[in-house]
Amino acid sequence: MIIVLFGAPGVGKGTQAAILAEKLHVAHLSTGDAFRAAIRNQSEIGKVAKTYVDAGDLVPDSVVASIVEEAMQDPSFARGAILDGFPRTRAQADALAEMLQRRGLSVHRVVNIDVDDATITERLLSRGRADDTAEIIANRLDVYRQETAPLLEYYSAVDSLLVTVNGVGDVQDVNQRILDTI
Ligand code: B4P
Repeated sequence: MIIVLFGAPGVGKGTQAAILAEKLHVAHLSTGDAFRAAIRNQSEIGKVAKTYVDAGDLVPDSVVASIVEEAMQDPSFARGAILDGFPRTRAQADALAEMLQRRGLSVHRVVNIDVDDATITERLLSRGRADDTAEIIANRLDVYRQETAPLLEYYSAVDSLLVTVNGVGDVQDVNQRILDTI
């Protein structure tokens, strides 16, 4: 089962992916977490990713595809994956489709978590990660609108693939709304 958690920065993709992974016994892959780990380890990928992550820009598609391809080799992904923060561009969506096709798999559901910008900004400012300053959050929201949101149209072209869930409210309530769509 391949589930894509989709949405603007701070809508709760990471929060919900962790809960879903546990409940559905499917591994969780967060490209954001993968880049933060690579940056901590000062790997080659980490060195490339750092400038983009620090600025709230998207890491180049080829780098993203290689980190996902490598991660998905892990046997823990044999049952599928909860993809959190990937794909974020049309090129990444194409890379994912190609990667899954090679394994005889396809995306089961794309769950678009919907939260208004004011709530997102409030959540991220109170989390306070290095890329959670007002200026970088504003850039991440712009990047989302320009580069990632157009994927909603791409996924809505496939019957019953894309669902939108209200991401405002108690974390467990949001999780139940997501489970109801899967
Ligand atoms: P990510 O790590 O994906 O971060 P995110 O979009 O900010 O967070 P998410 O939506 O997962 O929110 P979370 O659950 O943490 O990306 C960081 C950077 O990595 C990007 O800017 C980019 O540079 C790079 N990157 C990652 N993937 C990439 C890709 N595919 N291509 C290119 N670049 C990529 O929740 C946020 C906060 O809200 C938390 O504090 C949480 O506790 C709180 N929260 C969650 N749900 C809540 C609720 N219901 N109520 C109240 N608070 C809630």
